[in-house]
Amino acid sequence: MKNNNTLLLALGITGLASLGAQAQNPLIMDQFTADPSAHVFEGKIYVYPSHDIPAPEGVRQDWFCMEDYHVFSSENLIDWTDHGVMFNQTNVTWLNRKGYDMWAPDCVEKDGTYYFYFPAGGRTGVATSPTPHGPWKVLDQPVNGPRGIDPCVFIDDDGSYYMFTGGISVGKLRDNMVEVENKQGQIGQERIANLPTPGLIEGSWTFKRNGKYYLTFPHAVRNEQGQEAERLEYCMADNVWGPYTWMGVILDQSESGCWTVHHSILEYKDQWYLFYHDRDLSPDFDKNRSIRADFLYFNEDGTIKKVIPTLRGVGTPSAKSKLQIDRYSAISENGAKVDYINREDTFKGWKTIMTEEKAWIKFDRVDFGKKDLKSVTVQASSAEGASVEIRLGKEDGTLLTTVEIPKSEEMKAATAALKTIPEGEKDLVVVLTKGKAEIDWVSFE
Ligand code: FUB
Repeated sequence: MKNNNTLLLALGITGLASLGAQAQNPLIMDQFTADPSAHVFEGKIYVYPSHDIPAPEGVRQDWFCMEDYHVFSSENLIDWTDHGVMFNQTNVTWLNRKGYDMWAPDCVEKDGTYYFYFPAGGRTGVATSPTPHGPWKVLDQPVNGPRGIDPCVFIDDDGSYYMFTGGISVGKLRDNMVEVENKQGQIGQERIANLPTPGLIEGSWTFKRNGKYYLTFPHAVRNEQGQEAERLEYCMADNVWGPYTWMGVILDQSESGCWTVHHSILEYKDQWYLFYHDRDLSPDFDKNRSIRADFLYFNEDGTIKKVIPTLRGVGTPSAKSKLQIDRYSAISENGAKVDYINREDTFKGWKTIMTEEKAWIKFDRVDFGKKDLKSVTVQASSAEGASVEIRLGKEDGTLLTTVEIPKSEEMKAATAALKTIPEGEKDLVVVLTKGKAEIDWVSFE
C-alpha cells in the first residue's frame, strides 16, 4: 500500500497533510477507507473514516483490521487532503492489547475543541484537538456510558449532544463530553425501540431536518437470492429519544457483495450528500473498503429518495485535470467496459476498454472554463491504432475533435487541437470511431 504514515508515526511525526489525486468514487485512491463520518467544519467537509489495512502476520486474516485513523478534507468534493495519521492504537493508554479494532469513529466540535470518538477494545475512546485535523490528544480514559460500537454524535438545536451507538442506543453527553447519561440522568443509554427485526443493526447516523429527527442505519437483511448483507434504512421521529417510525430504504445492498455498508449524511452548500463505503479497491476481500459519496434528495413530504450508487460520484472536476472517464455516468450497451489497470495493484485505478465502433462512455459535469482551451490529450493504448471522437452531451452531440491513438502496447498521450472550444459545465462523451483502444484518462489544455 502506498502509505508512509506508519513509518512517520514510528518516528513520532503525525498529521502530515498530503493532497490526494482528484477522485470520483471511491474518494480516496491511495489507501483503504471505510465508515465515513462527514461533517462541515470551518467551511470545509471533513471525513473521519475507519482505516482498513491488510492484516499483518499473526493477526486474524479474514476480519476487519485497523490500527489508526486519518482525517480527510475537501472544499470541492474532488480534491481531498489527507491530514495524515491522527493517532495509532498504541497511543491509547487504556487499551491493553493491539486489537486492530479501531472501528467506525465520529467527531464533533464543542466550544472550540474537536472531540473524536472511536470504538476500540469494546469501549469508546475520545481524542481532542483544537482544530478538525489535529494535533490529537488521546484521553487516558474511555467514555463512561456507551453500550456499543460505532459512536455517532448528534447536536440538537438546543446545543445538547447525544451519542448513538451499537444497535441502537442513545444517551446524552454530559458537559464534560466523556460521560453519557440516559433519560433519567444516570450513566448509560436508552435502547431505541421499534427498530426492524430480524437482522443486525449497527453504525447509525442521526441528523435533523425541518424539525424531524432522522435515525439512519445499516440493517443486515437477506435479498431475493437469499444472500445476507447490509443495506441503509431509516426511521423518523419528533423527539431525539423516540419513538421512531421505520420509513424505508436509503441504499440497497451493494451489487459488489460488500457485506457492510456504513454511512453519514450531511448538507453542504445547499446540497445533501450520502457518504458510504463499498469494496472498489478490494474486489476479492470485502473487509478492505473504500469510501464514496453520492447526491441525496428528499421528497416534498420529508422522506428520503433512494440513492442509486454511482461511479461518477459528486463534484465537478476541471477539464484541465486528468478526467477518469472510467468513473462514468453512462456507458454504451456494447463495446465499452471498465477494468482495473492492474488487478494486482488496484490503487492504480481503472481504464476504459473500447472494442466496437460507436461504443461510447459519458462522464458528466465537467467544468470547461471560459473558452480558453486549445487541445485535448487522451492517455491510451491501442494494439493496432484507433480513433476516438471527443463530444459534448451525448454520443452524437457537439464534436470537439477527433484524436488519433497511435499503435502502442503502452499507455501513451495522444493530443489533438480542438475544432470547437467548449465552455462552462458540460457532459463529456468519448466515442470510438476506429479500431480498439484502452483509455486511462482524458485532459484538456
Ligand atoms: O468498520 C468495522 C465495522 O464494520 C464498523 O464498526 C461497522 O459499522 C461496519 O462497517
